[in-house]
Amino acid sequence: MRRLWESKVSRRKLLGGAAAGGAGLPVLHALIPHEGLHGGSEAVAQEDVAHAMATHRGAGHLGAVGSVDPMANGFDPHQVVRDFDEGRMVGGVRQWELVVEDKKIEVAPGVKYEAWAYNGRVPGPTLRAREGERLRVRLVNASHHPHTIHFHGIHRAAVDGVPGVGSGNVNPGEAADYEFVASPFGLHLYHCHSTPLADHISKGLYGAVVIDPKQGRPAADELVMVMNGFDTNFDRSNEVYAVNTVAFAYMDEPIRVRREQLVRIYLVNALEFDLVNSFHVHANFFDYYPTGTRLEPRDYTDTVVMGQGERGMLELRFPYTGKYMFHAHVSEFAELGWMGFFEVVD
Ligand SMILES: [Cu+2]
Repeated sequence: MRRLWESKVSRRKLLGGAAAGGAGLPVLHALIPHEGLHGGSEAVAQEDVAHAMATHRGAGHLGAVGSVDPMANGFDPHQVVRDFDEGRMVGGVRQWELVVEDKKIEVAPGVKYEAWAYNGRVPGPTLRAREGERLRVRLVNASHHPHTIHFHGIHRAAVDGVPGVGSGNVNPGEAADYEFVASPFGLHLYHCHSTPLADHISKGLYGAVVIDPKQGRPAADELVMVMNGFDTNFDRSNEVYAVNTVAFAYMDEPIRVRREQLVRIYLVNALEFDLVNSFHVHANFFDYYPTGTRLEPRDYTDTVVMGQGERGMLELRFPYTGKYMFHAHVSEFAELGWMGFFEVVD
């Protein structure tokens, strides 16, 4: 395991140093004013990450050594995966409040990361509404930096959550409302759009939005999986990968599903610094609905590849009981935390 991790580091060095003639990428990197964003944060020692990711040698056990305490984080990937926030209906408008705060979270056993979080969790709440509803999302900035919420979907420019347009950057201690009509139906995401953008996203300010079609969808066991990663030493590449933040969370405690029941997965790629992410499930195939914006699937497959910001809906029924892996088919990500199990029971 350690060897694999070191090979990742040397690959990054190669990309940033030798391949760029020792100039290009490092210079670009220095030009991006992100250092202040991590003020006071200590980079996690590379050895600590390697240790957390080490395999239990001899036990044939893939995953992390030890576990992450969900109580300390204030959120649990095993709840996040089935947690859909429908907000509150007030005067015919569906409403939420998202509070941004600076928060230290544990992303792998012993690996603490100074995140920025919507409502204290990474990913932020999965917002859920029905196509055509009026929505209002209040952003309250309780952190130390300006932030926004930018929603993917169809809306007026004034509520696009981009600096300099409409409410623009929301400063610490301030608030702003984003009002729009839920459209189109499908699976979207929201994220902060303040600059430097990659930092505001990678520090944890993102979440999923599910817009159900007017006629609804067939009943299913629904799961939300936000694929993400963490740059624990601020070199603009990730050391830890996951779905729903905590590396290997679903290895020791698999996601339980019922045999033959329809399972619907809302899969979002919120990963920064890596161009491609993917999802692969073992021994099963799924219908794939890119962005969830059509009622008919486009593919029947066992692997889906996603660029940054891409998302899609997966539907499958497991015909057999047992434990089935799911993981990034970018093997490097899988070994650094992005893998888990479904446990199919009768
Ligand atoms: Cu931000």
